[in-house]
Amino acid sequence: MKVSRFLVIAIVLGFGGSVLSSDRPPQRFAGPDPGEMDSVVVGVDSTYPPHVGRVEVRFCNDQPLLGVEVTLRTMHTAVTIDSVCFDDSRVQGTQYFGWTRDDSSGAVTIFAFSAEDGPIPSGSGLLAALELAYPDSLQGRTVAIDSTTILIDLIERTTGFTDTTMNGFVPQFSPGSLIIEPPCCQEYTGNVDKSIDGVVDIGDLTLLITHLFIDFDLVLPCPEAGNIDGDIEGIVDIGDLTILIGYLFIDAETNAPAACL
Ligand SMILES: [Ca+2]
Ligand SMILES: [Ca+2]
Repeated sequence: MKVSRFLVIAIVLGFGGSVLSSDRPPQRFAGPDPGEMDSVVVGVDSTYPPHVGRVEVRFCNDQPLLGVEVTLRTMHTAVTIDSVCFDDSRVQGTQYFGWTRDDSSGAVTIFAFSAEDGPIPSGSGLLAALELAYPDSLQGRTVAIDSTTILIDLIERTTGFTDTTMNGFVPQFSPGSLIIEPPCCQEYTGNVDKSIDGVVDIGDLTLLITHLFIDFDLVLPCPEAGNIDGDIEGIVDIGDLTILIGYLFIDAETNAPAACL
């Protein structure tokens, strides 16, 4: 009984792999969106080398859902979705959730469906976070992340929701993007506050002291610039503060901030 129910749901949602085969893919998401309009929203986020890009995908549904399927691709071939993270996702408690990638197109399908544990309740929040890789040469570019539809073994992968009556429909979709910025540490460390003039002064010292001793939740605007002693692990700690104090007040030559890693 358990297996047969799973198969029915898998077939309807298109996760049956070779279970379905026909010349035309089934129109799984051709029904009406019940109640208020549901949505999938891809976020806009920025990153810089050497960090990976991270962009959240959120969804909103005003009625319980049996299944969610979101298929995404980046609009630049050199920017790839390397991984999908489900930490704090609304579908974490769902019986079946995960993601697959089509290596030929680079598209990623994020899916979740409930076979036995009840539907995904109405609400809004995180579906998953995309982790994106990019070459350093793309600094200064904004790369869009959009929905797409692909065919794998005659199974259509696209973006759609399925409610508890097996009605499949297309939610409103908002594309997102990854902004790739230049590295914040320019040549030498020490400009902890990321001031535009690049000067290392008492403002940087104040911020570093606050970060290390007063406000532990304070995230430095440029953590790489805080690694003033240039340790290879890039850690920002009292060793960096010691160098900065020496540079500003004792001997600038022997306490010169290290080069950016
Ligand atoms: Ca500064
Ligand atoms: Ca350090």
